[in-house]
Amino acid sequence: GDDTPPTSKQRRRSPTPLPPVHALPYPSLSAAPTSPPAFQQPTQIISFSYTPARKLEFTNSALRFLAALPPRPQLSYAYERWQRRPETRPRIDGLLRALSTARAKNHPSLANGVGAVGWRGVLTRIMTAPYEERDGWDMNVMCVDGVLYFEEHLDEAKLRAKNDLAPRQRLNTYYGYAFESYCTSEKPSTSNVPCVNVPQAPGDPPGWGGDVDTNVQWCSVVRTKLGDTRLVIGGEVDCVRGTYTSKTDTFVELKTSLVIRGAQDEMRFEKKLLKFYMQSFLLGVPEILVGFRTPSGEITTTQTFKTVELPRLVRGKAHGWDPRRCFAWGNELLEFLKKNVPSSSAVGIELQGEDEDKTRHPNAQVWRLTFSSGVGVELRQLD
Ligand code: 0WD
Ligand code: CA
Repeated sequence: GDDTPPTSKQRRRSPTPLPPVHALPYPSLSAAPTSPPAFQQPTQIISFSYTPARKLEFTNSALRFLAALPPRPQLSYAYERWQRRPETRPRIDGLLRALSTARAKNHPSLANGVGAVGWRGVLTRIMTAPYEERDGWDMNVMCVDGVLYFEEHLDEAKLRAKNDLAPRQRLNTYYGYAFESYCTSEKPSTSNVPCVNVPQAPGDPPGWGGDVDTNVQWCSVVRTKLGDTRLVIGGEVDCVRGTYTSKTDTFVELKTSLVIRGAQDEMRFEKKLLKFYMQSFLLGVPEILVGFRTPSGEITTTQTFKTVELPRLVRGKAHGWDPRRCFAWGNELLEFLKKNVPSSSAVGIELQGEDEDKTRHPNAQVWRLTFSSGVGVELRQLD
């Protein structure tokens, strides 16, 4: 139960943070953006798939292709058949396996070394922090042989909250996945114009692309560079337009959002666009397809956005955002971590596995980076 005192094993699993040793204040939004660091165009180094059994394989079996939407699709379809992936602590293992596989193949773009490694979702959180008005976050950071590794840390309460979503919230989450089903197909589109899916099972509505299984994901790993830091970023890609070229230029991100009914809704949507923008930009995804839905899950309209054009859409507005501030902040944070997280040697550190005690090698120093909106970040070494 929740009230039983932790056993020594559990205590080892949740090390107590020591007092902060370093801090970086929240960036001021009133100052004009200083000269922003360059962000290099991401290039793919490897891709992989998670199977329905959540097995990672270096194939494109989970890759999906953009399909045309049928008129007014209903997103609540097949909710009861959703194969849900249980919420566990998001670990970096899969990304590390992909990176070592790319290294073993002597991937040329890794020759210049790597400065930092993390999932795209983690880097999105870091980069959008200057505009985050509410949610804080915690990251685990390690520096091994001069490379920074990031993992989001969810405490017990956050993990429980993710598993115990209110029914309404869970349904809204499902709407997003159902939209992906309607918008994607197992097969590439042979012509330039995507086709509407042909239903495979009796009872399926027009355009349904198959029941939702959130274990299945196709991930792309890219390398890029922010300022002086070379980055390796992995993330899920919803589908590609046309055929697959091993490049990011046909990647498509799919989103659902409530229909906009007034100025207030529009403002909220334009604020949300920063997350859409950053998430897609970091992985080199050039196109974002948004399906606007009613509260009861019917898509009424769609709109396609070019990722690089989003900043101009909100520039100068009171609730607007400027990605240059985000990159300046991200760069500052990376430099702060390079300076303050000492590098340890990889010798003797075993890969994390089922047995979490393996992570407790004396060489493996884990640091906790804690962000609070309006305050900034604090960095401390874990006990
Ligand atoms: O809590 C976890 N176990 C998480 C695991 C949270 C976030 C990510 N991950 C894993 C993902 O499964 C994936 O293997 O990390 C890998 C890369 O993810 P990412 O691309 O860095 O993740 P992010 O950018 O946060 O999310 C991308 C998509 C989401 O799309 P939307 O349009 O909603 O942003 O990944 C999906 C979701 O479709 N996704 C999830 N699907 C099932 N369960 C989850 C989740 N917990 N989190 C994100
Ligand atoms: Ca998506």
